[in-house]
Amino acid sequence: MEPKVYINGKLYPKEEAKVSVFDHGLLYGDGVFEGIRCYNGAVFKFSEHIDRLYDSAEAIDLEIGLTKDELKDAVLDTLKANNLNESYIRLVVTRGVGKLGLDPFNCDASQLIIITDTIQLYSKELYEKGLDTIIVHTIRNHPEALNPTVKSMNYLNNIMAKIECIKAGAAEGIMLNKDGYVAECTGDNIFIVKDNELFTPPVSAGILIGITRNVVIELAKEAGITVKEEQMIPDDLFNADECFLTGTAAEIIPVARIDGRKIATGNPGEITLSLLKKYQELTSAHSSV
Ligand code: PXG
Repeated sequence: MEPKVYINGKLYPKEEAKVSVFDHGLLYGDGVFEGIRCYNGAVFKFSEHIDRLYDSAEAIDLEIGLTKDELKDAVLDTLKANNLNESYIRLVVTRGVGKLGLDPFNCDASQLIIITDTIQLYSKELYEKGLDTIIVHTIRNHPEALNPTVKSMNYLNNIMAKIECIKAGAAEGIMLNKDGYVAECTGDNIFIVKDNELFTPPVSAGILIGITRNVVIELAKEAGITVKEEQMIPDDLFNADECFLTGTAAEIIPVARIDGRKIATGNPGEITLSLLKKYQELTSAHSSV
């Protein structure tokens, strides 16, 4: 069956799913997006992702034009039309078709695109062995320039960092903020374990508030693990007992090396493994929409 893509209320065969070259999403990266997973026919943390999409849209003064429930229905209809039980859902809301020139208020209504596909960022082997990472030179966007809490279509900051890490032969790049504190990776949040406590940079470090990050914090607290959202410097990473990354696509993946330095307990560490197991239990058991 040919995959179908939703654009503004209609489903199109993949080959015919196209947007205008005058869409300000293309011309200026003016828009927002979400990446969501569907496990066993149920959309994981659906409301949390939809809320973040609306928050991102509000932050850039963009009207989505549907209620949250209408948008959820559109996602479910698209999954159904594609007969998908396991899927990666990419929601995109662009500013819409306009004239050349930055003025977003020139544009017609925003455009909503829903792609349901699959994604595998890392091989199974890497979940067992851990990723090679580097600390990149590209600093994470300053929150007062383009706040990383906004999941905008303007991903060049992350892409520049990704280019650096790919050229260095690493799978992910760890980004620092302008003050030299650890922020996050190009498409994942970062955690370390030190003396059986879990640490992750605070939102004020300039990060996307990852939905997976929030789930992991909850799972750790439930398991009686102390979680600290604290500023970290690169030395804290090098001295960690364990390190792992989180994201909707990656889920939880161990880090083996940072800038060629091995993480202490080898990989995956005990706490990383226990959280990964709990995360997998949650995604395979949940059935709420
Ligand atoms: N930080 C950044 C910068 C991200 O883009 C995360 C953290 C993890 O957030 P979640 O909510 O997923 O736990 C992300 C996630 C894509 C795609 O192409 C998007 C992300 C990651 C991988 C692929 O749709 N963003």
